[in-house]
Amino acid sequence: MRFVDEAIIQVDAGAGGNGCVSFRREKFIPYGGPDGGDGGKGGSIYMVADPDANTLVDYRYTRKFRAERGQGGMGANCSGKGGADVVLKVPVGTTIVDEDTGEVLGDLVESGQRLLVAQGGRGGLGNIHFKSSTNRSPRKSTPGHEGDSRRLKLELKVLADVGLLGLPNAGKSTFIRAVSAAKPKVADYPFTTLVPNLGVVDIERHRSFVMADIPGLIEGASEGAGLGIRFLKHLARTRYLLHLVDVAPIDGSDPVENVQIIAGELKKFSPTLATLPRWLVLNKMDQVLPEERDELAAGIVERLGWSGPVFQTSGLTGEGAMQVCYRLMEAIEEQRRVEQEDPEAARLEQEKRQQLEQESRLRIEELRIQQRAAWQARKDAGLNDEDDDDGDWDDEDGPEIIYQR
Ligand SMILES: Nc1nc2c(ncn2[C@@H]2O[C@H](COP(=O)(O)OP(=O)(O)OP(=O)(O)O)[C@@H](O)[C@H]2O)c(=O)[nH]1
Ligand SMILES: [Mg+2]
Repeated sequence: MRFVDEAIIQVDAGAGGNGCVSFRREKFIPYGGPDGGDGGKGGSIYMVADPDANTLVDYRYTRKFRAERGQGGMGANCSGKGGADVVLKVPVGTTIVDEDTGEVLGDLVESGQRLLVAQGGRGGLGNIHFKSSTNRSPRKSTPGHEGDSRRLKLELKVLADVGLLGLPNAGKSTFIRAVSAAKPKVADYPFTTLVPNLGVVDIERHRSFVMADIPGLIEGASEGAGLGIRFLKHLARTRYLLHLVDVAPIDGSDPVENVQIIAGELKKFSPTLATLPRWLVLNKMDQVLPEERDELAAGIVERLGWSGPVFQTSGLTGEGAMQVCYRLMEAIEEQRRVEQEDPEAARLEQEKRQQLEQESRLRIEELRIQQRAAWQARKDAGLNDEDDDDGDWDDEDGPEIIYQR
């Protein structure tokens, strides 16, 4: 299945039904008064977080949603029936933004959470409401009100406590396989992982956290190289970043430089994301002789001027991997505790997340505009391949951001 984490949809709530003009007509009652009922209310549109949904792919196919209008009022003072509501299911972790104003309407982060995104119109009034001492046979009624119409942007971000970060082939997927039941594909070529994978790391009963394996980053990713940086937004909700680096890369590159490349890309994507606690994981240590490991690690740490936590691991043999997770669990629990006890800390954390989401949204939008311009330029020069028109590219809107090559 395609993993889609963005979609733009149109929602139109139903209009209210019109009020009715009608008069009582009964045998032996020649001038029956007004009895036109009110129109029913229009159907509203809601979004609800569904734990069984994993992607927004359905919203790539169907993009317009309309709720029923209310029925018109009827004689004998009967109100029209209300239009049925529409409930759209989205994955847990979906943010709903008004595409035209940029306003965040809501964040559906809990299973079952519901958000009204388009209110149905009120029904019009029947002529029964317009009766007065001076006008006993009003011919007036009001039409139903329009329902809300909106363009919505749906953004899915995975909910994870810890995000794995690193160059392609650093061993991220192997690592998550070692510590959780997640089984993303592992291979010795870059960009094996194309979509985020989540794994639950169980420390013991009732103590666990969620880890996200995201596609590898390369130099220039913030300008769109490789798979770009768009999936970095999935790190926006994580609390810790594990920065994996291959200590003995077969291409002979320098692990220190490799760490710096990622740090640079992270910063270009979002300065706030770059301030999240990032732990250095010197991975593939099985490639280094045991007696040489500490020295190698110390050298890397020194050259980087690294002052945060550092670990030596091998995702392949599993060595050291769970130790990282125990420390992560403690740190996450400590952070949760602080936020529970100190409202000010919780507020600051919340603010930081909002800032982060804002930065990532702007950055992705910027990149999208650049890509669209580049695509247009290629098109004008007649350089686009036939296939450029589908898949990654949207007919009307230029390129879409999706996880597929
Ligand atoms: N020796 C050794 N090889 C490893 C280790 N971890 C991963 N590898 C190998 O390195 C290659 C890449 O591993 P992946 O886990 O797919 O790397 P990745 O970071 O997920 O790569 P992308 O998904 O492409 O970004 C595979 O051939 C793995 O078998 C390790 O700890 N030691
Ligand atoms: Mg991978």
